[in-house]
Amino acid sequence: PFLLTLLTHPTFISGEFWTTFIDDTPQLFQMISSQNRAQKLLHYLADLAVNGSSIKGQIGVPKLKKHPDVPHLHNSSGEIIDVVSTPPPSGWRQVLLEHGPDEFAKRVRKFNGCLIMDTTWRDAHQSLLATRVRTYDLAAIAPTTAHALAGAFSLECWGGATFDVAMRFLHEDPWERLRILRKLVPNIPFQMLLRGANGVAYSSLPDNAIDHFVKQAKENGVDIFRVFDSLNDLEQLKVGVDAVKKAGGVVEATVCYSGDMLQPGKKYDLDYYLEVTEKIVKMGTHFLGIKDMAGTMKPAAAKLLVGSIRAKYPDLPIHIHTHDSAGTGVASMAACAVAGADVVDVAVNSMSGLTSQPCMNALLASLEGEIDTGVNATHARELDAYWAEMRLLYSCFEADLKGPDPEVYEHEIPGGQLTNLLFQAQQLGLGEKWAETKRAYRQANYLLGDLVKVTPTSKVVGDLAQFMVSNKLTPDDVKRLASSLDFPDSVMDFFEGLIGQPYGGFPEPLRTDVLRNKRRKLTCRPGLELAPFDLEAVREDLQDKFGDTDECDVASYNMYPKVYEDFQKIKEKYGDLSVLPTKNFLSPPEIGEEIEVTIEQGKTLIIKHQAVGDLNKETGLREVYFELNGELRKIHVVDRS
Ligand code: BTN
Ligand code: 3PY
Ligand code: ZN
Repeated sequence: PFLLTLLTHPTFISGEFWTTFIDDTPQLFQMISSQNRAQKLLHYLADLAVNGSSIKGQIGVPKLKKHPDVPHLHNSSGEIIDVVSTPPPSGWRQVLLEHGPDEFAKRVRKFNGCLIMDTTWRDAHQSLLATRVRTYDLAAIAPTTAHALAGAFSLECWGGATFDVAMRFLHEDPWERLRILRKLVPNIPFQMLLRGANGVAYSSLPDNAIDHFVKQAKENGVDIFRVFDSLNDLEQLKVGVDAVKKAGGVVEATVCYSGDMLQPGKKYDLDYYLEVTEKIVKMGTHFLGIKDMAGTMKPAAAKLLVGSIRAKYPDLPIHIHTHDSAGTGVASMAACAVAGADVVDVAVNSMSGLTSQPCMNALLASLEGEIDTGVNATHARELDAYWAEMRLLYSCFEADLKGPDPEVYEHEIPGGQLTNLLFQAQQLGLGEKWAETKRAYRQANYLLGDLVKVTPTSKVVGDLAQFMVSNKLTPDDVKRLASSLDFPDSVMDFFEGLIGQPYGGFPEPLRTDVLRNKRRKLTCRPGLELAPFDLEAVREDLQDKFGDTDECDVASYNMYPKVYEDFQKIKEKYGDLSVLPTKNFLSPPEIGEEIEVTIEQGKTLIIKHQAVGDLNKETGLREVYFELNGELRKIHVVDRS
């Protein structure tokens, strides 16, 4: 009420008073703003206390009831390293900053060994924990990571699904995450996953939006960009690659590996991969990425593929990505290292295995004495103590996969999607339908022409598979009834050509039957048909709607307009939720519990949860009582139960 009175006061509205008032009494404004922020956070906590968590995909509450301890690293004399006040050893990022992307790539190629990328901050939690790990928990371990993994090629920490999940479900700003981590890790290159002409979205954007997005990503801390296209459509890939080149980033143009190349008669065989590689090399890239989304690259295939590319392109730095779904991840990455790969992907032990990346210390041990990785195995193990606890803090997002799935060679479901589909089957009480879903996925893939499967094509195949299961359709039924079935949007988009052109063309007559007269048949890349975004107009519009707007906001809005607007509205309602410890973000405060929240440097709120009042049957409200820095606060919350 005080703020309202102030803001509507006629003298206040007149400009002169405004400036002198702020200049003369800054403390008052800071006080109002922090009171306001505290009040908003209390609203979030009160809502949690009454209604429980509303984070999508959350089952129950965290098993861990505290913030995970940050483990100590020890030097070779057994003394604790003070990771906060000692600057981390210089790493590959210093090479990059000093010499630029070309020379950086040359030096990595020259390194006598095989480096690692740690995916823990992106793909590992995307694959195991529905991408739900928050900035709060990444920032807490960042200084330790900068020391422990100082010799790593990179940390994958951004892009893929992390971008929209941060805003959509964690209610935090992905750009802020990037900036915070960047400050804490000055020595290890940061890597992101970019979906070519889709940016970090699920379908094409106008080229100028991709350029604009990548420019912000580079300026805010991304060094290396793994760029892929879900159909290995080179034209689509080039949009992302060109954007990275313009922004001055390190380009890792990537070929996606789908299926088991060793099985005879497969559509994607060694010749296919060599052909795509040749085109990528012609396009120009600092690194060649090979992305095995489903983990179907067996050690023998790894050896053959990497060996063949290495023989043909002795100077090309090669970086391999895999998932451990079938349980062969460590063996495959070791085979890659032996065959001449320059970098392979792993995750910190407790965040590795199953649908995530292979285990870091297992790979280091496998290569020990033969191939140098530049990483200290003891430090990697010490670092892991944090993630062992973290896994419990995020236990409410586990899909509970029990072991490797050798059937992955048949269904070829990418890691993250495998976890999600299993989870969905369990939630629908269709645990027994899981085998059926996997079978349908395989059938759907062949109906669609045997696609390279990764976001967004994997979603097309998954949607068709679920459609077949729920409508009890066999592949023959789908073909026979295609012109009368109501297919999922993603399937329509694919057949229209909105995801790009598949290798070998679209399956006919299925395409024609599915599209009927409802959609066109695109023959060029979809981005060519999109009018450039008016970036200035977007900025002004956001400024009008939400106040302070920068280029990162514009980029967020371009990727996900609705998600961005909803995120801003939540921020308006609850303030910046990223400051809450994860336990208090996900689970209701307990009566008597004291929560410490640092809302900015030097400003900590002590919040004590006192009581929840009775339901007022007329209003549907409950009163929730807190002590905020010793003062009683009462919050009204709608009881939605
Ligand atoms: C999404 O992210 O849109 C899907 C929401 C639900 C995904 C669930 S959360 C628990 C489980 N673990 C996963 O990795 N996925 C599922
Ligand atoms: C993504 O696009 O998010 C992926 O992880 C693809 O593998
Ligand atoms: Zn992956």
